[in-house]
Amino acid sequence: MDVRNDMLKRVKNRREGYSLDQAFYTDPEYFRLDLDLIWYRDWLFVGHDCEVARAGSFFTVQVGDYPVVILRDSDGQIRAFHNSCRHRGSRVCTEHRGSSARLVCPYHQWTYDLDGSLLYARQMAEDFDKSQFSLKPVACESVAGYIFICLAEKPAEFAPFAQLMQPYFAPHRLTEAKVAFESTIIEKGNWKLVWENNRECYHCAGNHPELCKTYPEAPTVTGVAGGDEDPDLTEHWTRLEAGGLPSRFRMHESGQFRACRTPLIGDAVSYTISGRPAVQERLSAEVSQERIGALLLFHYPTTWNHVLGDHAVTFRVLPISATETAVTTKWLVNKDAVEGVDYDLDTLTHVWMQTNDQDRRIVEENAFGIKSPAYEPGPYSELHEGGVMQFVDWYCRSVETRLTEGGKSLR
Ligand code: 3BY
Ligand code: FES
Ligand code: FE
Repeated sequence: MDVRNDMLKRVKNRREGYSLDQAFYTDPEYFRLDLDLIWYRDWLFVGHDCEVARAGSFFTVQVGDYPVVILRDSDGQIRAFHNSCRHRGSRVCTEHRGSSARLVCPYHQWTYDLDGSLLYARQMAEDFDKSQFSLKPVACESVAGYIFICLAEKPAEFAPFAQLMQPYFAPHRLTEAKVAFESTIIEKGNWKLVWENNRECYHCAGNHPELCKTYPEAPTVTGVAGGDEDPDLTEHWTRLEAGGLPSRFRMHESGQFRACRTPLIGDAVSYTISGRPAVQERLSAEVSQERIGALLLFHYPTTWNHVLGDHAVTFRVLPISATETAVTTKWLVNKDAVEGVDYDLDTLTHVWMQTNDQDRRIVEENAFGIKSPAYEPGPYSELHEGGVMQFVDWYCRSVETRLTEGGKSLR
């Protein structure tokens, strides 16, 4: 049967509150459809403004079959382009990151300006019209230090996300921060397993001894029920909002993103074993309140985040294949904080390096078991896995809508 119909049938007939059929986690054809229906359609978090601090700074990213370069142009604007030369298609930027006044293709040195226009093409015909061969732009937006791209021809509105997250994040001044450390791990599991694992803390007590010293495992914190019934949360929100920090749980009606502040356990203020700050300098001079806990944000399908008083930890998910996912973690600190003086890198990164490795093993074991012919979808815990159900519902709703809205080529 046609794989689109097959996926549509499975999404329609799925048992709600249960994990998905095996094909969603293992089948390369389903993975192609995930790329077409989700990854080539939705806004994707790629990196931070502070990673392209100066004109000519760039970084590259690979989304499915699309290589993309993100840079800051001479006017200070952040832009994204398809990283495919308009001559014969070579990748123009071959490094993960760098800085360059112009983009020079390594193949025959066609040379592009930072606004994507073709400046030089050696020894082409006299009537060659350079203006027809600019790098192709990719939709690119940034909000409160987060850069997003969208590969769709007609991107969905970015404003609803910017409006929701900006008031929560702007005070933390991530635009002015610096990346103290970055780690990328490849998890041998489908991208949806990475998300399902992230969206619950049912597994935390048994797997994350370091994180559990400071991050509360209460389902009201990681879940999406809103937390209004949890007095720890509501007191935290009331105190912080009285001091001007938006904190209450907010989720967009689409279910694609939510922001919320959570208190940490006891007196903890940071994700360290002791709970004490990992960085002496506050992340933002604008946030002077004590014990702000963690600002949590997710935006499907690429990012979850924790912003603390002394640093931020940001995560980026990118799919590699049906059974491999890249997870990039960045630790952001005040740009004036000095390694070895204001912070010790190992103390800063220890808890999440351990947690990520623990989550990688969890995801890989999950993927292993799902490959068994004996696997069948199993029930989520209503108490602990409401967030997982919400993610799976968002995914199923997205693919069902996009599979049924006509046309063979949906892009
Ligand atoms: O990383 C997260 O956001 C979630 C919550 C804590 C650990 N993990 C379950
Ligand atoms: Fe880029 Fe030839 S492919 S210059
Ligand atoms: Fe985990």
